[in-house]
Amino acid sequence: MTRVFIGLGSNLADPAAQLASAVQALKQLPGSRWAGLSSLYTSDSILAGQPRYTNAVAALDTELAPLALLDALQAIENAQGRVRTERWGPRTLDLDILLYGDQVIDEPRLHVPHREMQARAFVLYPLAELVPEAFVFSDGRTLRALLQACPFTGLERLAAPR
Ligand code: ROI
Repeated sequence: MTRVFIGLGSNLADPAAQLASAVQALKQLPGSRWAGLSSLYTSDSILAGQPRYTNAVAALDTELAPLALLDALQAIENAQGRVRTERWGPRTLDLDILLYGDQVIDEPRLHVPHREMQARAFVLYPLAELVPEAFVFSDGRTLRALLQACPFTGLERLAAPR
């Protein structure tokens, strides 16, 4: 089993409900054991002119290989009505593999650790609820250092984990 962290995001069609149903789907992934969910956070989109996002981070232990996990996550996104039009467009559900154990993965379909996560408050603060601040990323930086470089400003914490 490998501990993985998955970023959840939605800015369409009742985002909190989208995240809740994604959590139900993640709990049923084959070869995997649910390991917990952060609080939910809302924030303005990094891109102007989009609805606000709701984000969270989930932890799973899984036997699925990275690309098999990616396929399973994309199936959940599609089942929840994700339509891929423009890159970075608004979406009913986005599921990103943030970390897959301590592996560094560089494939056309999958980059782990997730490329943008290290500068995104809406990923780092929920992740910090699930791993200690002493956590070291594959490039040697600690979660604590990334949090210090990435202010909480603009994030609103919604709900404690259930
Ligand atoms: N902005 C926020 N706040 N949360 C997201 O999940 C998110 N996802 C995106 C872009 C459009 C970059 N902005 C976001 O893909």
